Formats: sequence, structure tokens, C-alpha cells
Amino acid sequence: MDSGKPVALHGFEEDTDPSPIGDAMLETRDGPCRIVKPMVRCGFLEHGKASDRTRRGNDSFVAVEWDFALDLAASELARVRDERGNEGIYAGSYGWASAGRFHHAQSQMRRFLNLFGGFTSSRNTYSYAAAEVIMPHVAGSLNKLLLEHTSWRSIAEGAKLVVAFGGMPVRNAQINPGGIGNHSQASDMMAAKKAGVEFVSISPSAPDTMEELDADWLAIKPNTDVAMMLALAHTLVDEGLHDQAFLEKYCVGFEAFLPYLMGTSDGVPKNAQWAENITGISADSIITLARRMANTLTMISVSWSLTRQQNGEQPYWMVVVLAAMLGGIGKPGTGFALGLSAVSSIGSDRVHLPWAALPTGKNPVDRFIPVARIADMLLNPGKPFQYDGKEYIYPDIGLVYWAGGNPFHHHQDLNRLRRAWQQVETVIVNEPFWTPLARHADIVFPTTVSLERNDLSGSSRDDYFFATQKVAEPFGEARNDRDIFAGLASRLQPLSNSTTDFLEAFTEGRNEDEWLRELYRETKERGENLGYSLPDYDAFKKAGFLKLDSPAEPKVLLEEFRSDPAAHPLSTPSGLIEIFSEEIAGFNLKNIPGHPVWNEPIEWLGSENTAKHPLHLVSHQPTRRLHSQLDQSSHSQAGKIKGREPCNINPSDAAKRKIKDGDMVRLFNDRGACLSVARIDANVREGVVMLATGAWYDPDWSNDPNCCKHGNPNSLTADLPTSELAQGPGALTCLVELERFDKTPPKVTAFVPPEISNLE
Ligand SMILES: Nc1nc2c(c(=O)[nH]1)N[C@H]1C(S)=C(S)[C@@H](COP(=O)(O)OP(=O)(O)OC[C@H]3O[C@@H](n4cnc5c(=O)[nH]c(N)nc54)[C@H](O)[C@@H]3O)O[C@H]1N2
Ligand SMILES: Nc1nc2c(c(=O)[nH]1)N[C@H]1C(S)=C(S)[C@@H](COP(=O)(O)OP(=O)(O)OC[C@H]3O[C@@H](n4cnc5c(=O)[nH]c(N)nc54)[C@H](O)[C@@H]3O)O[C@H]1N2
Ligand SMILES: [Mo]
Repeated sequence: MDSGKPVALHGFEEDTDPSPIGDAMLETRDGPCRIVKPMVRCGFLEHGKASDRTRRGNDSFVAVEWDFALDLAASELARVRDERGNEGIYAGSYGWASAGRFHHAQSQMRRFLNLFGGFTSSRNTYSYAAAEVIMPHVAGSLNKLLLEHTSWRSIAEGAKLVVAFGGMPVRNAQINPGGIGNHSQASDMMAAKKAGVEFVSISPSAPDTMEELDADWLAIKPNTDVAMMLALAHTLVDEGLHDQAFLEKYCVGFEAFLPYLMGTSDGVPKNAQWAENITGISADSIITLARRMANTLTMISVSWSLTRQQNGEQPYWMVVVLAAMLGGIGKPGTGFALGLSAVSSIGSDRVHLPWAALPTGKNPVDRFIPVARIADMLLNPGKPFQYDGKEYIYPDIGLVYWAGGNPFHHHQDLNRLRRAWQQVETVIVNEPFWTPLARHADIVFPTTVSLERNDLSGSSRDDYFFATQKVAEPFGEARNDRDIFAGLASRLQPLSNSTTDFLEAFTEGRNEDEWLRELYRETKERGENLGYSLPDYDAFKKAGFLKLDSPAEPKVLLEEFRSDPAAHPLSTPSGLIEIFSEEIAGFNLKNIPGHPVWNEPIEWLGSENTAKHPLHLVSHQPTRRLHSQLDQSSHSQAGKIKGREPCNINPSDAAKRKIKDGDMVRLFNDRGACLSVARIDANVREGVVMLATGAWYDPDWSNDPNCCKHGNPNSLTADLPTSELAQGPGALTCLVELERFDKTPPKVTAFVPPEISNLE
């Protein structure tokens, strides 16, 4: 700080490897993308719900006073509630927002809307919806499996080989939901290597596993991992290498799966030769790997990306089956791992203290959608959909409220989302920045960022807890999300049958400091119940953080289950690992029998569409930002070439298209297009293009609105459910073609705020 102003951000003193991404918080705090005042879209100000909604995203805005904007938003909420009931308000509001237990945007929004009578919500995540739905049928809830995940310390002690489907990209471990005290993922992996663990990375991109680990790279065709796992399983059975005793004691349904695996039920043995044709990995390599896995202590990891593709439920089911066949589940370091390095905490030995969070109450509306079905819902009100074996109906939405997420970042086929978005009458957004979402709103409330408020921050998978403190006054007229909802509550009536004062019910009469003290009090109590002693609030706040002792013993997933399955059953119907699930078989879904299967995705390197769009687009997490957050910063900008998000392609694919390193290119398919700059990279599999997510969506309104000038891969991806089971996002099932772009490229305008006028 200098004269009361923040001048630099430094990594936390106990962090051995702080991420440079966070430094950008300071620079962007008062940057040109901040929203200064409440804004109303021009067309909406003039015509309200009868406005020309095709202008959303490309309209100008009018800066208004807070009272005006709050009155307008409150009257829209009341109108839609009167006309359609609370289910006419969609406030799934998926997204990461900022760290903080109190100022968590979605929690504030949910608390407000629950008191208002509720809203249509969303289920599961974009991260791994398919796993969230399949795992309870197979091995218990995903959340529990992730909380009890085997640690690197245990792998170093108990394993000799890690086989990682989708790799273990250390770039992704810069991030952790809620925050992280010490980024130890890279050093933890290196410690395992030093202890003698070897690595095999099965992925379309070599750098998915840290170079220093010297992993063997098997460059698999995207979306074919299940075929590879089946062939490994087939080899184990063929050579009598599977652990029959484990399968009998801890699993149900291996016998029912065998006829499919061996091909006696459908005439197709799922052997290594069969898989070679699908995966592009030679039969020899598969057989050698299967033997190596059976003859040593092996951990099999699957990245979360394997769930974000068509049939994304299957790799998670099949990895459990494969690990069960090797018999290492529940022993130190072996078995299966779900997303090592996907975020910083997966693989670490940390305390699990459920830090208190703002109570949000209960949603009186039970309508929901699987999170990634948003465009489908908006385009098809009243249409039935399947989810986890049951049928539901899409509600008819009149108003969308978003606080703390960015659907114009996270959703697939953004051109389709843009059209679906036009179905709703009113869009209200709380945002600190002029993101593509803010541009697609009718009413925009400018919010504060973390540096402008006091909070408590911590993750339920970390042993640090922070008193994050305000270092700057809110930018312009920005307000905390909580104060925005308090402003709305003071203008509205809660549930029609309730007599309480809405504002009073929302705030419980507490200011920020009183809430923080209350949440800390509850956290301290929870901690003490678990045997930890926590300092009092003032001492904690003065120190800025507290740290609990990490567990003495390394964590081993399903250790208790292995020691005594009757005393510690899984939460599956049988209490055992379900290789065959009667429940799933009973759902009678097309192509989803009661055991894991290989289904061809609709777009992949083996499909007919390759004639027109021959390259598989892999849109992975970005190195220099969190999703779309802080893309406007110099750190993220330093990763761009010619102002565009670069893509990586194999030298042979580049040569075929006469593309040189650094050439501007256009990626396209029937859904859309985007501009990018090619980097030629032998570490990418032939037939694959890698383009990170997170470049702010920037439609070329004047020439081709379906083309993003900046390089956002979701202008190309398919809005495709994983399957009727989970209805998760299918972002990674996507074919494209790529060509050199020789014209004068249109300017990137993603970071230029829209035209703004003042209210007369
Ligand atoms: N093609 C493709 N698409 C993907 C993926 C992929 O692999 N491929 N990955 C998917 C995954 S795993 C995820 S999790 C999603 C991520 O999608 P999101 O989590 O929606 O993406 P973010 O960019 O983090 O959006 C968070 C927004 O919250 C805003 N914000 C920050 N702090 C505050 C605050 O205090 N208050 C308010 N009101 N707003 C705030 C930020 O400015 C930002 O716009 O993307 C998904 N999309
Ligand atoms: N720096 C940074 N880190 C992040 C995030 C971020 O935005 N920035 N986001 C965080 C979030 S919300 C999440 S959910 C996690 C996501 O964690 P992941 O899902 O693991 O991350 P991705 O980078 O999307 O994918 C990892 C790798 O999977 C490979 N892959 C893709 N498709 C296939 C396939 O079909 N088969 C195989 N074998 N490999 C494939 C790609 O090469 C890719 O690099 O990351 C978190 N970490
Ligand atoms: Mo995610």
C-alpha cells in the first residue's frame, strides 16, 4: 500500500509456487473494462419487454442512477412473478465468480430469490456433470470421492506407475475453488517421481503432463478413451491378469459385463486390435501397457475433461471397472484417481473443514434443468427431457438473472445461445466488468471485486483460511452483490403469504462485519467439533489467515470400504462397486445398458463428418486466466498473438493447409467460426487442434455475427448433451476445419466497452 492505495500484489508468504494469474486483479480493478454505473440497454429502456431482443450483445447502453435501475429491476421481477409464477425466473447463474464465503455472488442471489418465492435452478456443473450423475450409481457420490481422494503422498508411497487419461496438466492446478494457501501440485508430483513412480500420459497433447515427469506419451484420438480402457480390460481377462478375488468381494456384475467385453454377446471382442482402429494407439502398445499395469502397483487417473464429451459418463464408469480388475482400490497409492491436478486440491493431503458459508435458505420452486441445457430450455418451453432416469419438463422462462458466472463464456455453441437468449423478455446481470454477458443484458448492476470488500476465504479442501481485506474503495458506483439484492428486497414483497419484511429477512439486520463474525463463529464451532482449535475472530483478522495441521497420514480413497465393506458400504444400491447397475439398466435409455460401453460420438476422428471438418477441436482450460476472468489483463494478453487466442496444430496438418507458424487462421464448421493464429506444435496429435477457452466472445457483427474475431472456441463447439442420463456439457466433441486467413482481419473489440449515453 502507498498513501492508502494498493500498488502491488505479492504471492502469499506461505505459498511456495504462487500463480501469476491473481496478480492481474490489481491492474484490472480500475481498468477500462470496469462498469462505472448501473446501465440499461437502449432498446430495453425505450420498449421494455417489447424491445428488439436481436440487438442484445450489440446494443448501446444508457447509464442511470441506482434508484432508477433498482426500481426497474424490481418491477420486472414482480411482473414476471405475477405473470408466470416464480418458475418463470431462471437463476441457475452457474459460474465461478470470486472467492469469498460471504460476498459469494450466487449465494447472495439465491438467498434473495428464495425469499422472493424461488426460481428455476440448475443442477450439476460444467466441470463434470456426467461424473456427478454416474458415480452415485457406480461407487458413491462424486463429491465424497473427491473429498477423500488419494493424495500424492500416498501415490509416492504405494504406487509404481500412474496412467493418466487426459494427462495431469499442472497449469490447471493454479486454480482452486474458494482459493488455496500453498500451490504444491508440481512439487508433489515431482516427489512421487523421485520416489520411483513412472508415468504414462494418454492424451492428444503431450504437455498435459509436466515435462519433468518424463512420461510416456500415447497420443490418443480424442473421445476414444473408453475403447482403450476396454481393450486394457480385455487383455487382462485374456491373459488371466485380473484380480478375481477383488471383483467377487467388492463388486457386483462383473459376470454380466464379461460377455460384452469378450464379444460373446455382440460378436465384437473389445480387444487391443479392435481398439487400435478406434484410438489410433497400436495394439502392441495397449497389450504392453495392460501387462505393465497388472504387474506393478498402478494408479489410473481420468481427467475431468473426459466427462465433457458425448458419452462422458462412460469413461468414469469404465475407469472404476478397470481399477477394480487390477484390485488396487482402497490400498495406498493405487486404484483410481479422478482428476489429479484438475484443480490444486485434488491429490493434496489437506484438512476438510467445512468453513461456514452464507445460508441461502430453501428454494420453494422445484423446477430445474441440468445446467448445460440452458439454450435447449429457452428454445423449447414445455418440452420433456430426461435426467438420471426420470422425465421432467422445461419451464417457460420470462426473466434471466445472472450473478457471478458467464454463460457467454461457458456455454457451447454460443451462436445458438445468442438466439435462445432472445426468447426471454428481461435479462438482469450483476457484473464488475463489461464481459460478453454484461453486453447481452438489459439491466446491468456494477459490482465490486474482491479487493473492494472484506470477506472470509477458504476451500473445504485446504488447511488455510483467510481474512481477505478491503484495500480499495469500490470503483465508480459499484456496489457489493449483497447491497444490490438488499436494494431489490427493500422494493419488493417476499412470498405472498409471508408477513415478514423482505429487507429484514434478507439481511437479518446484520452488516458486513456482523455477518463475517457470525460466519467465523460458526466455522470455529465446526472446527472445534472436529478437534481443531481456532483463534478468536479479532486475532484471526489481525493475522490475516489461519492454518490447521494437515492430516498425519496420507489419504487413501475407499480405504475403509476395502478394510470392511459390510461396515463401510458405498452409497450405491448394493453397497458395492457396481460394474453392472440394475438401476441404470432399468432406465432403458438408448445405447446405455447396465454396464460401461463404447459408443461412437457424433463427431470424432472416426466419423463421416471428417470429410468436411477433418480436425478435432480440443478446447482446454487456459494457462493465463481462470476461464474468461482477467482476459483483459496484461498477463492474459501476453499469451495472445496478433491480439487473438492462438491455436496449436500438428506440423503435418499445417503443411497440408499451407499454414506457417504465426499465420492468421479461421476455424469453422456448420455452427460457426472464429479467428485465431496458428502455432505449429509437434506435441499435438495429428488431426487435433488445441484452442484454450476464455477469449472474450467477440462476434463480428458487421460481417458475420457467427464468427468470433477473438478466438473463442465456443463459437464452434456443439450444444450437445453427454447423454440422456446426465445431460452434461459435450464441449469436447467437436470437429472443425481450419484455413489460412489472408484478408485484413477485423479489429478485436471485446475489451472496448459498448457505446454509453447518459439518461436525459
Ligand atoms: N469449450 C469449452 N467450454 C467450457 C469448458 C471447456 O473445457 N471447453 N469448461 C467449462 C467449465 S469446466 C467451467 S467451470 C465453465 C466456467 O464458466 P464460468 O465460471 O461461468 O466462467 P468465468 O469466466 O469464471 O465467469 C465468472 C464471471 O463472474 C464474474 N465475477 C467475478 N467476481 C464477481 C462478483 O463478485 N460478483 C459478480 N456478480 N460477478 C463476479 C466475472 O467477471 C466473470 O464474468 O466453463 C465451461 N466451458
Ligand atoms: N489455469 C486454469 N486452471 C484451471 C481452470 C482455468 O480456467 N484456468 N479451470 C478450472 C476448472 S473450472 C476445471 S473444471 C478444471 C478442468 O480440468 P480438466 O478437465 O482436466 O482440464 P482441461 O484443460 O479442459 O483438459 C485437460 C486435458 O484433457 C485433454 N483431453 C481433452 N479431450 C480428451 C479426450 O477425449 N481424451 C483424452 N485422453 N484427453 C483429452 C486435453 O489435451 C486437455 O489439455 O480446470 C481448473 N483449472
Ligand atoms: Mo469447471
